[in-house]
Amino acid sequence: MVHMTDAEKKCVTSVWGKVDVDSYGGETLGTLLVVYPWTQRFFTSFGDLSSPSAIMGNDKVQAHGKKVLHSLGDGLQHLDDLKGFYAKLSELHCDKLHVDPENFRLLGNVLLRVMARHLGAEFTPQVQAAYQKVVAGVANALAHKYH
Ligand code: HNI
Repeated sequence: MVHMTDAEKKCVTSVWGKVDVDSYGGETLGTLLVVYPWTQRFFTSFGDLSSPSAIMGNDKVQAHGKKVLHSLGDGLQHLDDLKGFYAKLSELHCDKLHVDPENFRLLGNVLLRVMARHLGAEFTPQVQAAYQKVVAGVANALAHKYH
């Protein structure tokens, strides 16, 4: 469980209203695949990942990034029970997909950089601190069912 004050939770919710989930999602997943190329091994069925521009322009990457970021957005409604909320997805990523949980942390940090790039001055250190807790909490929750 993440320990967040009511003020931090409010801050997270209000800033999320400024996030273009569909577009940041693709940008976040695409950036992950470019910056940490070993993460591409999970997405070999997605087609052309042969260059940064191929990755960023890949429709499947965009679509999957959207899906992931919508799921993270849904998690913001469950900050007091992220482990419960992500239990099924944790099992999926562990048992079926075999995604190393370290990658959840990398994705969270890429998301923070994408948010900083778009939100500029609005992404204050205070906002970043609150979101750092969120992405750490989501990564822990997704890693929870690993064995
Ligand atoms: Ni992830 C599928 C959510 C991080 C690799 N992932 C999903 C689905 C959701 C999801 C939702 C769709 C499930 C379904 O179809 O029932 N993934 C999340 C969230 C995070 C995350 C919330 C982190 C915040 N996933 C990652 C990371 C990787 C990853 C970091 C690999 C580097 N995920 C996958 C793969 C699939 C997947 C692979 C299956 C894709 C497909 O459709 O073939």
